[in-house]
Amino acid sequence: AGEGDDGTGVAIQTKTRTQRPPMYKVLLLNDDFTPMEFVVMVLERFFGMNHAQAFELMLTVHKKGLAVVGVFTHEIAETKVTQVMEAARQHQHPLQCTMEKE
Ligand code: TYC
Repeated sequence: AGEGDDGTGVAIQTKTRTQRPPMYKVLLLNDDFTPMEFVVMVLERFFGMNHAQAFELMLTVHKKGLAVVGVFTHEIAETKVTQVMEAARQHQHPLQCTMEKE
């Protein structure tokens, strides 16, 4: 494209949008029985938070009923939910973790 009759031409730039994967929110739900320390431990272990960040987010869930813990691709979000649910099951806590499309 951009060629004249003499074969010379200008380069034409076309814009192609970068593909972005759909993202999923991982939600943590409050309940009356899971110990606060357990929730803090889960947030540190599976979501890479430091103790202060984990404690603050745990308190947000405790007060508001739920909170978004992070936003990930489908596969990563699914892995996080599975890790939290499995840890809760092992310790027999009713902690619930779910994901939803952003
Ligand atoms: N509400 C719980 C308690 O008082 C603590 C808690 C926080 C439980 C966050 C779940 O996702 C949760 N022991």
